[in-house]
Amino acid sequence: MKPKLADERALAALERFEIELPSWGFADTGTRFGKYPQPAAAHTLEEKFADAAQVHRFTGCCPRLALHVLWDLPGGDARSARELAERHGLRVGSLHPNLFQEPEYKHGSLANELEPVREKALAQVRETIRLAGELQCEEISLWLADGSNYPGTADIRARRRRLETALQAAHAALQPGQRLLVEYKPFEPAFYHTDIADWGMALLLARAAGPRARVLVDTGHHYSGQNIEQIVAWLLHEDMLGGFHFNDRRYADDDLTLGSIDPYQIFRIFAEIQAYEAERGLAAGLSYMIDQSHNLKPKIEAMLQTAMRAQELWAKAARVDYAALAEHRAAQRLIEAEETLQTAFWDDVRPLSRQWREARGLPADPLAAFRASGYAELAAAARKHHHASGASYA
Ligand code: PSV
Ligand code: MN
Repeated sequence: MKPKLADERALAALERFEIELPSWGFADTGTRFGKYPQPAAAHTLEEKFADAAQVHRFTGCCPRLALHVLWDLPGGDARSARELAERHGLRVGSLHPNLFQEPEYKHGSLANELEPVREKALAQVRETIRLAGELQCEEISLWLADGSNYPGTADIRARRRRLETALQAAHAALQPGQRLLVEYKPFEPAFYHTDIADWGMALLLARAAGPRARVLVDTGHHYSGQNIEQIVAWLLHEDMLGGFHFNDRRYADDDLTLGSIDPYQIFRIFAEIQAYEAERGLAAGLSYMIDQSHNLKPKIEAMLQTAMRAQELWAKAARVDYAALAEHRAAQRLIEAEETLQTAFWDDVRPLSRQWREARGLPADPLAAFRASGYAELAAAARKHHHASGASYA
């Protein structure tokens, strides 16, 4: 493809690319060894919306904020969340019930052996669906920490049956226009077996749940060396891919900045999606979300960096000549096929991203503009009182 044509495709791709921010990415977090409070971290829902709005203001591609019901809407108050979103020029994105933090969920939530615990978990999912309706968000995203730590302690098949029943009940409660996303993760917090451990299990459960359930791929939820883009390709083929939680990892679910360890991995995922979209002439209808909590980097800057990296990798994937790629593959021209993919990966799209931003009245360099704005210093000064009273997780 001529470079000019490739650039036009990349600009069009940037125009349609949006990535959702996680409310928990602006709050103080830590590792299991300790928590590292930051002076500018958000403690209230209002502060989370305000911080997320900064990311959108400077990048233009993050108009939605994902919420975790237990952390963000503990009293079930959808109205104030809606008002906050409006005030900050954002929308509420996907809604996550929290089925892993309360002591009752020690042995799982929807797959738990005890009926009252399962009932409580399902009630929380139904409440999330109700809140999603009030907040006009279309996605309820389920991640379960369910599993066990020791062989012999759990009836794996019975737990699977219970999960299926619960997901069917959750699906039946969906309101018009809503979708249910089922996320998988191989381990942690469970260290022997996890009830939804991989994409195949998530796919089977989503299928059993009902027609509006899809699989959510969190890039950090795979073993090292796993071919994530193949999983993406298969889920697309099955029409069962719903969306992503993006982050990068080196060892496990490390929550590192997207593209910081392996940008080629994210590019390959985007290339699978864009090849599929080019083939069908239709968008795949996927939700892109960031699922990162930064303990060491300043939180807003880390999110700006993430959004920019996502845009760049998405733009690079749009510059692949998919028609040429298809011809090379059909004729088994391996070198040419690989070069077609790699050239698009190596070409620098940063000037193009700057051009796109300037054309939309956004700063060419979001990080520099954010720093110059003095927002982080002001936030740190205004949020001092939280530190006096002790930081909370979300
Ligand atoms: C679990 O590791 C996860 O990826 C799920 O998406 C949760 O909702 C999120 O992280 C925050 O704990
Ligand atoms: Mn996730």
